[in-house]
Amino acid sequence: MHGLVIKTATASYWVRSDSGEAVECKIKGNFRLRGIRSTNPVAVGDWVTFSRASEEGMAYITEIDERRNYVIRRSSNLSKQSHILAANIDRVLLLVTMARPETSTTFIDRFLASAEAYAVPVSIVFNKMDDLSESELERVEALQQLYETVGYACHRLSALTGEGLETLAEVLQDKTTLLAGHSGVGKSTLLNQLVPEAGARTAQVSEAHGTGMHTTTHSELFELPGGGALIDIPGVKGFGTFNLEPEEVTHYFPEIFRISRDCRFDNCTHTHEPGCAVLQALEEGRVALSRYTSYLSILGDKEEGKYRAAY
Ligand SMILES: Nc1nc2c(ncn2[C@@H]2O[C@H](COP(=O)(O)OP(=O)(O)OP(=O)(O)O)[C@@H](O)[C@H]2O)c(=O)[nH]1
Ligand SMILES: [Mg+2]
Ligand SMILES: [Zn+2]
Repeated sequence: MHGLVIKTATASYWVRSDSGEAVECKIKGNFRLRGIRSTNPVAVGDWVTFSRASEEGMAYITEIDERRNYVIRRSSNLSKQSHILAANIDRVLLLVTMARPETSTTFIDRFLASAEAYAVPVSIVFNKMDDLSESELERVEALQQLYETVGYACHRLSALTGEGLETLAEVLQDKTTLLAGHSGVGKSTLLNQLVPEAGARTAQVSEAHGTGMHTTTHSELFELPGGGALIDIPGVKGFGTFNLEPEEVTHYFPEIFRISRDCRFDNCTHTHEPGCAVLQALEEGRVALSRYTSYLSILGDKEEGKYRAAY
């Protein structure tokens, strides 16, 4: 049988078969995906083949169709393993909040760079617009301008009040969209607004720390009433190390890449080289310092080879 993985838990995978029924499946211990060392060999959004030995017996996934794309997070340890957040998606909505919880530009940029590496389009959603101080609103304005200039679509939203939902709904129409962002930014709240039957659990962020409570523990795909699907996942913590060559890192920062064509040296790392167009642009304010700092943080991963918990 063939179907779409719509939910994953620690050792179970729910597959919606082509006939529409959801079947709980397992995978055999020796199941390995060629080429990717991930902690989860099968992810929500995967198309799979599965079979059952007998009518009552457990169903097992035997094969995964080739993925169109996927979004991956490096695991938070040194084992070089990764966690696939979802497969075969059209777009990621990266939910970002200025406070309660705070999303850093380093986290945003590391997420964006990773998505660029896997050729998955990302839109940035500034959520909790109803709950902003004046200075936080100014920060949204500055960040929105920054990321739109780089080339990312940005939206403002209050998932709680529904303000901004309509324009977002157009983006989601007939597409498979992954909701990503730190714990507590409002992913499940947005899901519940768009798919009321989802009844996803939400929880207030910690008063003491302003951080999310890791409320969503499973990844799950929900059909949108008007066509398309949303994937709700547990909050994304930091991104572990990227093991990329400096030239490669440049590719995943679109504005730095564009400017780097004018660097004197083809293999310029934009750190110290004479005739570096990126350093020149940084000085003139044509590249944002926060973006350049994030670029350096990814370059630094290679040397340090360690997990950066703060991101
Ligand atoms: N004021 C305000 N609160 C919001 C908004 N969106 C979500 N919240 C609140 O933020 C808290 C966290 O929301 P969730 O939807 O559980 O967050 P999540 O991103 O799913 O978190 P995890 O499942 O832990 O990853 C809840 O108390 C929500 O009511 C918003 O637009 N405005
Ligand atoms: Mg949630
Ligand atoms: Zn350069």
